[in-house]
Amino acid sequence: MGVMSGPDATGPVATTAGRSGGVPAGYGALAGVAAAAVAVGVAEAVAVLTGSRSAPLVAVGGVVVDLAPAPLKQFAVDVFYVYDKIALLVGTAVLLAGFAALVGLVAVRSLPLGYAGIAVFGAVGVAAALTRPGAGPVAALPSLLGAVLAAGVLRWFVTGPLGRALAGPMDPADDAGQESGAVLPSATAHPDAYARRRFLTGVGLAVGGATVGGYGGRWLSTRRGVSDARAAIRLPAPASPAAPLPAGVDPAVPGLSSFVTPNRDFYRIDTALVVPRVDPDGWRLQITGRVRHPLTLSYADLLARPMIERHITLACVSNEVGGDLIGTARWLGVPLGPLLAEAGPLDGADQVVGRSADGWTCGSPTAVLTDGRDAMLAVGMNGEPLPLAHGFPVRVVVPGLYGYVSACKWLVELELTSFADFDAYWVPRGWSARGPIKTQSRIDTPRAGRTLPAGEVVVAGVAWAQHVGIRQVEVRVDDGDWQPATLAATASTDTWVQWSWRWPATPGEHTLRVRATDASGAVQTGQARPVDPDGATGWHTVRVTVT
Ligand SMILES: Nc1nc2c(c(=O)[nH]1)N[C@H]1C(S)=C(S)[C@@H](COP(=O)(O)O)O[C@H]1N2
Ligand SMILES: [Mo]
Repeated sequence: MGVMSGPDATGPVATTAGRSGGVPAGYGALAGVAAAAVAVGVAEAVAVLTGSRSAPLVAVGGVVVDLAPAPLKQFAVDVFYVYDKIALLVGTAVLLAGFAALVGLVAVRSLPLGYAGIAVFGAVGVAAALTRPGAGPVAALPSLLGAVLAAGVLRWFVTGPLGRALAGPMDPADDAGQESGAVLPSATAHPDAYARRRFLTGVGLAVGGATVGGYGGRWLSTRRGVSDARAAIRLPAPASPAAPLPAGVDPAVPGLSSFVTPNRDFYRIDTALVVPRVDPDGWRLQITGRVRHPLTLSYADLLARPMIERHITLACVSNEVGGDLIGTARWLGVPLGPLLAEAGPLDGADQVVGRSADGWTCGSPTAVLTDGRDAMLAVGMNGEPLPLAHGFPVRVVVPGLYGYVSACKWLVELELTSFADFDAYWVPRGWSARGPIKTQSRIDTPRAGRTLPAGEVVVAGVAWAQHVGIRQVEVRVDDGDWQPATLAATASTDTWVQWSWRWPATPGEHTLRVRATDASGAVQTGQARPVDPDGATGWHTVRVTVT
């Protein structure tokens, strides 16, 4: 950044700028946008080598995500759901374009001031990239090179042949050119049509070239590499296969979600603006911290260990009552208990912190990971290697714990520590350090607001109490009695259960409610609580009209 704001860089240029100050302001703004596009495109291309998280938009967006107060983030998740990231990136890009237009506007008056503006956004990009978790000094390169090129592009548009032609009378060297005040008004009002077109074409080419070059390069290089590595993986057969799903686990009720959630429909929640691309060849898992024997495992080491395969229902703490941030998959992985036993946790190491390739952390109670449940380092999801968005190559899955305290994707480290000594990512942001999944039930059909014909209506949905199990589900119409629903076959206590109930629907407006009772006999509370700090409670309620 000092490179651009230094007096030696701006000094000689000031003279040139003074002479060509006739580029109309609007065209200057466009030149600013073109310069910014080139900066971002170049930065994207460089970030192919230095890591996608060093790209300025992603780095700045990442800082925004990490700094955003928790309620704001929850709002963004609510409003944009999975599109929140795209919204953030587009928002950052729009802000950047606005700022760039301003810089261009200023630059036609004073090029040094324009450079200063570029230096400011270059500095923001560098600072954001350097402060991302795990960033090395090379993370500064994309923004640095982008800013230098942006300065060159801006200068070229403002003082180069296209800008000179726009500025008015053909020869910029004559005396009138010095007194720009006299020449400007007419030049601004009627720039030569040909010059105008050429300038706009130049801007268009710069923006288009930067976009195609920057994102195309990234798409070709990075997207391919890790995806190809993933496609080449042959997962070993589990030493302990998943129990076959009992017949009738998935009653064919129209509108009821499927028992196993296909990977493409599985909800995705994480703080990563771009999906981390972790090459399984270079991947290492470190088991560190308060252990007798720190361990390092490669992907091959992991695949060589005996594997288990289990159906487990994963749920997000941000799931509203009735929400769909929950899904069931058949996970293949290495059991965590024996691995942790090999490392040998020391006394007081009551928390296992999972750390991902992008620096995100979560903490699970050591006692939960070693109590015999099927906590695992998952490598497979529904018969294929983990999809990139779901944590490829390795993630954690723990039955009974919300994802934010257990299910670390793109896992690179397990650190044994204590809850007293370390707060994982979401804890200082106001979420509970402990996150056992709360018993919940959901009505999938009929949907809220539907109009139905009177007669028999099948009401159906899912209920879950991971690692405890569901004993009973009941439905209530309006203020009537709770009616027992029929439970479908159960796969295990770690999965959700489908339920259905035949409702003799009578004409009128009706309210349907559902509640579950877990295997210990505890009835799901009707007290409505928000998702923060440790998961929503209350009964899912659906209003329908029967005619
Ligand atoms: N690296 C990383 N892992 C993460 C998260 C994250 O933000 N970063 N989010 C967690 C949360 S809050 C949930 S609910 C689950 C969601 O897993 P999924 O996206 O595969 O459904 O991932 C967990 N693992
Ligand atoms: Mo979550």
